[in-house]
Amino acid sequence: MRLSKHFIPTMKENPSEAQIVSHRLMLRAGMIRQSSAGIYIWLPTGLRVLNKIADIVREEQNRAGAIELLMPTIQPAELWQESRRYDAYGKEMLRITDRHDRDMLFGPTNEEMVTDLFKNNVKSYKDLPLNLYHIQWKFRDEVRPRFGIMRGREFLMKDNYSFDLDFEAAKESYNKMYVAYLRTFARLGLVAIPVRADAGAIGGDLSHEFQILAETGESTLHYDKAIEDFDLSSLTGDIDDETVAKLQGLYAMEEEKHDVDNCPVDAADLKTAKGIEVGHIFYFGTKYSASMGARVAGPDGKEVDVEMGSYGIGVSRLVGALIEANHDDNGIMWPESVAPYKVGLINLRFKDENCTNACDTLYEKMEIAGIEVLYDDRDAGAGAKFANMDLIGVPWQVVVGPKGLEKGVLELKNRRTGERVELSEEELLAKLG
Ligand code: 5CA
Repeated sequence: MRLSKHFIPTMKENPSEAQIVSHRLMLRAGMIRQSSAGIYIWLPTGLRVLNKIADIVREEQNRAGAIELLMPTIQPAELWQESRRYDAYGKEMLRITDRHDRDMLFGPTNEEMVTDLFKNNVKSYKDLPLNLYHIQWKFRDEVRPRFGIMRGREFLMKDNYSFDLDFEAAKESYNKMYVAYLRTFARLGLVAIPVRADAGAIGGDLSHEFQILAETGESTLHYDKAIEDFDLSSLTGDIDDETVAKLQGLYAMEEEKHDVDNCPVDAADLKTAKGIEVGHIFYFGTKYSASMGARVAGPDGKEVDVEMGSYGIGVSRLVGALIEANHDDNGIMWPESVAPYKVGLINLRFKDENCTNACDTLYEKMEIAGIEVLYDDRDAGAGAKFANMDLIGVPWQVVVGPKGLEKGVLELKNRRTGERVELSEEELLAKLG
């Protein structure tokens, strides 16, 4: 894409409303704009990153056997009255009345809707296990929306729901998701510590939060440093049951639940750090199936309440968390897997015909080769172009200037390491293709 024809409204100055680096950089790099408190417009590059994260999440869900569907954002109040969460959810729920005076709401999560769907369509244990997911916008009227999309009111979540006949099978579904989450975060290049958690408003017995370590995190974690031996950011291969059991057996708690005096880990082996919650999984048994009447016939013909779990990933929050983990003073440093573009092509001399021709040709070749390239073809100075490309954070920058062209080389800069190499056009295309 040519920058001159794109819509990437970058800003030189730091916006005063942004308190944390990811919020600042998302605004400055032209990824988002606020529409109202906690509600954002996703601009083109922000949307590209959001979609790439969603694709990785989707691939790992599919791999784990979950099936994608799409439930609506707007839900009828009756479902929530059935589960008795309609009043309990309080002011965080955005309640809507339609023209027929029916009570509706903008979904903060989908346990009720999916339980109702299950109840009306699945009758036998033979159809289990079943695990359904969607990637859909949620609304929670947070008291204090803050840190940009990190704690928004409208946000994108991947949420799924598992249905099993008994506890053993439900635990297996839970662990499958636990593994899918480890793999998902590893593919995003993130260290996400699984922390034992309270089930909170979702309810239930067994729950883990996945926390990205970052100084700006809202929670404080205490964890056994042995967790780091698992090298969580590269745990992408098959993760066997033994690894899962070992990892789940290690101590990791949020501040509120951490008891210093009775902690099973020696102080010397305990680490304390701030975390951002990017995922949360719950096993809650028959909490919703019992209240909403979701039953299946078991092998003996007797009806039982189905065992359920729910699993959430903050897809839009991950955009912020990724920036918290990948930036420097000049801007964002996207991991290749989620970068809005792989390559930034910089024409140093717009007015030099040779340079512009060379750039135009290279741009076309990259497009044909399927390399995602952002071409800064604007009539602007070199300094401004470098600063802008650093800010946007594409992993590779290709710099085309008159001196290099005379020598028959192009400069390739690695955004993360700053390393620069000179390559022929052929070498460059081979490397980036
Ligand atoms: N029903 C369950 C699992 S599907 C559920 O709603 N879990 S949750 O409340 O923990 O949310 C799942 C994930 O969504 C969180 O881990 C977090 O990453 C993200 N999330 C929650 N609230 C917000 C928010 N206000 N802004 C951005 N992301 C959020």
